[in-house]
Amino acid sequence: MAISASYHLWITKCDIMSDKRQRARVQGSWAKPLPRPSGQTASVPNNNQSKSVNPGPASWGFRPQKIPQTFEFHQPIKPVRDVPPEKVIEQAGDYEISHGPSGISRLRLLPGFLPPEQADWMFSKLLAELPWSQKTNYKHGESYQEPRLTCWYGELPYTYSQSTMAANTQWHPLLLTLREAVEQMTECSFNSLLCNLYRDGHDSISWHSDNEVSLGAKPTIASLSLGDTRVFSLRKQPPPEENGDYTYMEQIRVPLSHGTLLLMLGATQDDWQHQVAKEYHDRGPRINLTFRNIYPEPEAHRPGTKLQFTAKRP
Ligand SMILES: O=C(O)CCC(=O)C(=O)O
Repeated sequence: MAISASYHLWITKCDIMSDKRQRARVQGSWAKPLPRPSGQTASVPNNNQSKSVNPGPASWGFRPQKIPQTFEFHQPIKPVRDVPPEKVIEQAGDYEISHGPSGISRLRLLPGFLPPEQADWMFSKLLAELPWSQKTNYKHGESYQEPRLTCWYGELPYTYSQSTMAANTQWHPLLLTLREAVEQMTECSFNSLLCNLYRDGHDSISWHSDNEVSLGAKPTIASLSLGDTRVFSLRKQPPPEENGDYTYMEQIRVPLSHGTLLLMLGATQDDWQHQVAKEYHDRGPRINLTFRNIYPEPEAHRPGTKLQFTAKRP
């Protein structure tokens, strides 16, 4: 009985130690065994039982009589750090999501930018008529297929993840109409468009920032969503002392529904990453149009270089 209680405590301790976040909260050590009340003897195996049939944990070097019986909790040495709760943005409006280190990062959300009936026929037309294809990217010299389909419009090529989308000036007429509508609303102009097609919930785009040198400093990106709703997530870039660990960084989720326009402004590409994660329940197809500006890259510059280090998209 004494053995199994101690063993249970030992397992519990291992479970706790395996969780990095809890490790900061629970710090303690095994205490010395409690003194045995006088008259009580250590549990001795019954001599009638065979010693060899089940030698018990002692045969693994696990000596029950040396296992302490209690666990002492000490004050945590490191201060407890809370993981910030994820914020949700779903109402129309302008949001300052952070100040510094590179400036103010802002989002503007406009659900219903396109009325549903218009969004319906535009979605069907773009799904059927755009030249969708699956891009091959490279990471550490290995090639992989992007988990979504894309197409590119702009006078200049666009390079990311060590693979280039060729310049394409053959804008679909509907895309020109949409670009004009987005430009009117945002009072910005855009010379390029990256179209993403998520065929179902398994298609995704992983954590990245749109911060290639060719996009210029502090790019404004206008993202128009059509089709099924998907969650667009943002996470704050960690400061250098976090060594690339995002555990304690702020996160925001923005559900992007049919006809919604989202603007990313200011320092958002410097100080935040974004993604559309895979989902494990049914999702219909979704098209995302990201209007942006592309500039010629400096001579002798390697295309696709990031302004600062961030995780690459797949
Ligand atoms: O599909 C989306 O909403 C995001 C697309 C995106 O992150 C990108 O094109 O860089």
